[in-house]
Amino acid sequence: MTSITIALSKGRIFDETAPLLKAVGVVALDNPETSRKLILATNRADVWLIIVRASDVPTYVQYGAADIGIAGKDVLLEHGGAGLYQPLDLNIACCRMMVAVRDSFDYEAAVRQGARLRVATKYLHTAQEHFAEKSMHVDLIKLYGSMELAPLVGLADAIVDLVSSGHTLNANQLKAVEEIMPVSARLIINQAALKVKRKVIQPMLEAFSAATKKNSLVRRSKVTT
Ligand code: PRT
Ligand code: MG
Repeated sequence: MTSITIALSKGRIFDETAPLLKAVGVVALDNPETSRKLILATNRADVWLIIVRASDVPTYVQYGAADIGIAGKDVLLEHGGAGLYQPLDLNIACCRMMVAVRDSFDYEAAVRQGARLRVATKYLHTAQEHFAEKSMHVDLIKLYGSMELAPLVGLADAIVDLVSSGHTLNANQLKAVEEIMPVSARLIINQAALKVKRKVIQPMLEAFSAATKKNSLVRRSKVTT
């Protein structure tokens, strides 16, 4: 029997993927939020889930340690996408990549004056591309978390981070000043696995695609009614 492994992170990615997985007929036998297991069996003897850090998902799939993965566009852009086939936007874990500054900071003026800004971020590659496109000179400072703190304590003038509800920015007297791009989670597939395990992966890809379409139809009708 050909078995396949799906890599995903716990938290919001798992929470939002679980209904899609269910729609494609895969249900984890353990809850990753409460179990300490890193390899989870599912109701299907030929499908396994592995639980990894969100930013590690593309790496596991790139090297074939997982055949399929679910990762945010933010994470995929930083990884670079080598060895990955990215056939499907799952339209889950949606948010926006933004530039944010302190409420009192005049970002427009700083840009106009050509000031050299210090920007703290976990997303060096994305930030670099964004400011290069705007022909802005910035000094990037790599952080691994809580970017929102950086402008408050004078580490940086601005941050590049993900925003969904905006509550974190609000609670810290920060404001979003520029949208870099919308972000959502994608299905990724190891390119070699797609060829070798096509018989199992292709139907699963089609089922994910159908479930995603159904999901977005439901969401749209919720918005309009
Ligand atoms: O948390 P950890 O360091 O382990 O890893 P991670 O942050 O990469 O993982 P996780 O599970 O937090 O996020 C996984 C994926 O979810 C990300 O790669 C994104 O693609 C997606 N996603 C969607 C988000 C958000 N929305 C989001 N709001 N990831 C992070 N956030 C954070 C954001 O960084 C900020 O600190 O939530 C905060 C802002 O939220 P609001 O609602 O206050 O605006
Ligand atoms: Mg997080």
